Amino acid sequence: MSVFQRCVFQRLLQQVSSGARGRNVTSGLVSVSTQCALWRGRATAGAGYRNKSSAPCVKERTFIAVKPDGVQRRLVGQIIHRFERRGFKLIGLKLLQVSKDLLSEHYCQLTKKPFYPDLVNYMTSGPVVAMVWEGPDIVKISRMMVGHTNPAEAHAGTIRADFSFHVSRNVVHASDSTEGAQREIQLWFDGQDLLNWDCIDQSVTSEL
Ligand code: DAT
Ligand code: MG
Repeated sequence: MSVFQRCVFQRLLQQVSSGARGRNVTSGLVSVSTQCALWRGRATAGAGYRNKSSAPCVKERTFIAVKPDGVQRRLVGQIIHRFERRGFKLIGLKLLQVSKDLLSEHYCQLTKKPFYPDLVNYMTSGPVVAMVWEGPDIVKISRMMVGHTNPAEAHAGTIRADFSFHVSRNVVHASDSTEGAQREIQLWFDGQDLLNWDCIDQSVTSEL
């Protein structure tokens, strides 16, 4: 029996043993059977995100990091909350002091830019929270959630617009392509540190 099924049956047992017979048990049974139906739908849909009205959604992962200014300003919780409330799934998370070597690989396309030395100083000035998140179209959606590189150009409601005003302190990183995400995830995480797990609300957040 899966964890989800155990939860459903435990809830049902609690309702019966608390004397909630009659109307409460009936409503409990309705909600349990609805949850079971959702669960069955999810199980038959397989591991991916299946959308009946269009092609199956591609299960994507991306790399998100709260930069040192975000950690220092205690914004980690608020940034994680944005990805959680959007419905994305957290797959990996760690707090680390970034080395210059890791950073030069991460920003390999920027090493010749005039701002690169300042970028290295900033990114190594304190801890970074590195994360991997999963969900349909997450690379594109997370870039929209994060906003323009320069917070002065970012739309209100994006993380960078809401929490910063200068390009050199823009709080958060998000991979800019699926290829970039794959490269960055491999660079920052060992495969064994990423957890595959079933989100019980998957059938609610993506159409099966
Ligand atoms: P993004 O982080 O939006 O993917 P990017 O990859 O072009 O943007 O640049 C990486 C980081 O480098 C960016 O988040 C902040 C810094 N940066 C970019 N352009 C800059 C500039 N003109 N001056 C100072 N820092 C800059
Ligand atoms: Mg970039």
